[in-house]
Amino acid sequence: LHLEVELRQAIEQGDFALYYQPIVNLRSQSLRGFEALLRWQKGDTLISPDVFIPVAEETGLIFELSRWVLHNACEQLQQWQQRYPKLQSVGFTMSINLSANQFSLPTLVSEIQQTLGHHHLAGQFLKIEITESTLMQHLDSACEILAELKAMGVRINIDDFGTGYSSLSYLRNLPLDGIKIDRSFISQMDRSQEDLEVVHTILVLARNLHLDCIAEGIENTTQLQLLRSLRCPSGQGYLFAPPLTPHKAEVYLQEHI
Ligand code: G
Ligand code: G
Ligand code: MN
Ligand code: NA
Repeated sequence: LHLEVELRQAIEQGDFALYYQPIVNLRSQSLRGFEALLRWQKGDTLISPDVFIPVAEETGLIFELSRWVLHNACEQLQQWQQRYPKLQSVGFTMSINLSANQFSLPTLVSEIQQTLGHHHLAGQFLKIEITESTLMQHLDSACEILAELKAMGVRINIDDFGTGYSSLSYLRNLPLDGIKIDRSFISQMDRSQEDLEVVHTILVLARNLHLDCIAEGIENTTQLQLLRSLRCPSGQGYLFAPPLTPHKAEVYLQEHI
């Protein structure tokens, strides 16, 4: 309850920030986009969404918070597109995370459309990340929502792939753009033959279904070399950069496009 009160206050005071983590083309090492990751700046400490997203979901505060995330990520992308026109020609994207109960919000698609329009952004530059479990929980509405987003050009990625319920039929039935291999598989792939095989299998599956694939949580060059040899198109992780403040993200952007 205490956290709920504090969270409500933080929303009113605007004590939130978006951090940006690079998503890298593993073949060329060029920057493909950023994932926007939410942080609560509580005094001197940064609080992870793992702590407050569940509370925000229980209390319904998630809707306001998510609106803020969408608006800010789009505003930041618009600003960077204006400063660095090359971002549009190389198809640089901004990814945001959607939580499960945003899918039950009837205005989700129109809110995304309005926010894109407000910032003069084409849909193709926005990526939505949803987890497998969100998708399975809301399979009926998800189908329609994803189709509407797809029609706007917005890309859809499955986050934490491999950790949820493994119904593979949705991979070919839903209008998905790509999958993100959960970092629990990447973290051991340089030591565990089983995890290496899982990653290999996911990559073959993605390739055969013409899906993009991003490996999460790459922390060392052994993992990077293994992923490159398996022809994994993209990756993300501390080896490249942690989630960065907007200023540091812009410096990274200048150096990597
Ligand atoms: O770095 P990290 O602590 O940011 O993220 C922890 C978890 O919080 C991840 O599962 C991530 O997907 C989730 N997360 C980060 N930012 C957001 C956000 O803006 N909205 C939602 N719903 N989840 C987020
Ligand atoms: O669940 P999702 O993939 O949206 O959230 C990404 C989470 O992974 C964030 O908490 C982010 O800070 C974290 N993360 C990003 N790169 C790495 C990494 O290389 N190692 C670890 N351990 N965590 C990472
Ligand atoms: Mn994510
Ligand atoms: Na993940």
